[in-house]
Amino acid sequence: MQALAGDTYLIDTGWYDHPYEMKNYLSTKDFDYWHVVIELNNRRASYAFIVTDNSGASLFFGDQGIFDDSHEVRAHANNYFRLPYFHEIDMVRTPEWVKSTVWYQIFPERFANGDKENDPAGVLTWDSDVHPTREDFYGGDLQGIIDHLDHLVDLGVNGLYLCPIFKAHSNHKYDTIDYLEIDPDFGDKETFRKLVQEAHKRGIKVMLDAVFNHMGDLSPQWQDVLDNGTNSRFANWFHVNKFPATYQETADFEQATDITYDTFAFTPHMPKLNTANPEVQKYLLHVATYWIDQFDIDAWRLDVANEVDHHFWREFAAACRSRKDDFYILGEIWHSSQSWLNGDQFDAVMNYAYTDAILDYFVFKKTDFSTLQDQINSQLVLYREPINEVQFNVLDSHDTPRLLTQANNNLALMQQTMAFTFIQPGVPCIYYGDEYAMTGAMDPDNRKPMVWNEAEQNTEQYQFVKELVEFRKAHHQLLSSGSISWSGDDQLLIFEREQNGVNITGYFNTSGTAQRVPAGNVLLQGQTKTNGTELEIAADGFVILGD
Ligand code: ARE
Ligand code: CA
Repeated sequence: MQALAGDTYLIDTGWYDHPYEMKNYLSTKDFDYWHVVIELNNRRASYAFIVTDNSGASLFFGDQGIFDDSHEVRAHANNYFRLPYFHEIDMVRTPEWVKSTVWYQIFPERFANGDKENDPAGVLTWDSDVHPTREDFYGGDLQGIIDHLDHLVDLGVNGLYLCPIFKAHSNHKYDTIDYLEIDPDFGDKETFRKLVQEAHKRGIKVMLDAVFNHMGDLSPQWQDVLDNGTNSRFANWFHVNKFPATYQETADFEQATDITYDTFAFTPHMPKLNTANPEVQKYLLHVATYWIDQFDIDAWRLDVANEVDHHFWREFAAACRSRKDDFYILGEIWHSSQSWLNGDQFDAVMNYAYTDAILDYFVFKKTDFSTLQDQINSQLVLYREPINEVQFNVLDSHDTPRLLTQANNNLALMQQTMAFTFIQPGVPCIYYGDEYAMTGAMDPDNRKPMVWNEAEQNTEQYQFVKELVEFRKAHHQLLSSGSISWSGDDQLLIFEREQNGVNITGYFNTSGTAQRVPAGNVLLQGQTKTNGTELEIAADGFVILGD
């Protein structure tokens, strides 16, 4: 609602006619956003807005436009916005358990090698100081994850997001050969069953990566298309624009030209699936429900989610939620995602559009305080509160340089940026190894083997991340869904959360020199010292105070 200046009232013209006072709750550079909660004593409502400016003149804003306010205008039922009948089933609900989750993302090939028997040919020595190439294998597997679940427990994380684990050719497994088999480099179904059971025993939910936008070109379905062309029973499983399906190689394995079929990006090795084909829908919906029914997974992360049709995603969401009504569906979308987040498709997206604003301000120093506030608030007003409460806040991943590398190896700045992210609405995700301050440039350098050699582990960062996770979980209700208020400036940014009279206030020093704030109940801090009455925050430091 683009309110004008002055107070704004919502009039309920149902069975009684009394105004509700609306409150300004978020502002962007161009608009103030107003908010009111109303109790309905039936399932219908018609409403309009009376906007009164500072001179006392009032305007009526309703379904037919903006008019000078008058009894005649108010008396005309067609002038009102309608909620004709409110159906529970239309209500946007998101899984409650996600709000108390701190996620941990694992790239399975590089987390831990728990079983040398399944190591692929040519596996390299496990070394976290290397710069892996796109083709390298280090032998990471599911047993290695099972062996280190207690590391996740110690860190405090309670949601595990695994990059793809199904049979595929590459080390990243986004080029699926068989969605119904565990990749032999990673283990087998019994090992995966044990992983989920052991994770659940430890209160850790499990999210897998569904790569439904495309298959790998070594899949039997695509191979059949290459062998039989238009006679293949899978000819219509893909988007082949001209048979035969061919391409021109370039020096780069991932980049081809003159590809006669649609693919992910420009790689000929990932032919795009035709998800409008009922056979493909049936096949993928079986995959989606198989891993829920047989292995009890709790969530799917959807790869290249914005390039798959909405019709399929509605079918997919209904199928998953028919198995578990609190199943979490997370789309990988790097931009604003309104048309996927109306409750009938995804619960959330990987919130790069939100966290890019955080990185631009804190890490890259590209924006100022008012721009950060504008960008964050602009994202928040796009979605209903239940969506904002479970958005997936990633500062880095297997698709971006690592956070410490983006912060130019400034650990204090990494911690300040993580702390700011952890007091946002939505739930945070830690990319494996960030708890030990691992570095890594853009893919594939951001996928180094996990640092298990204690001599190389940054234990100060580990202790910080452990406290950060504990803090987030202790206050997850307020931090996931409490109100927001901004104050301060480019020197000292103040970000406040409030719910039911409880306040959490973060002070973030982005001035480059020490800043002082009144001492208080310190919940979490980075680079501060106190003299009893004041807290001194060093450059790139922060402090989060509770009531
Ligand atoms: C390979 C090379 C890369 C090269 C890429 C594209 O390693 O250097 O850039 O090819 O030609 C998987 C592997 C990648 C591999 C890729 C292709 O993990 O290592 O990359 O397959 O073989 C966009 C998409 C987003 C996608 C990213 C990578 O929107 O969906 O690009 N992310 C998913 C997965 C990836 C996975 C795939 C898709 C393919 O998370 O890991 O890659 O299944 C901007 C844009 C985004 C863009 C983003 C990153 O923000 O707005 O749209 O994401 O940059 O490039
Ligand atoms: Ca192995």
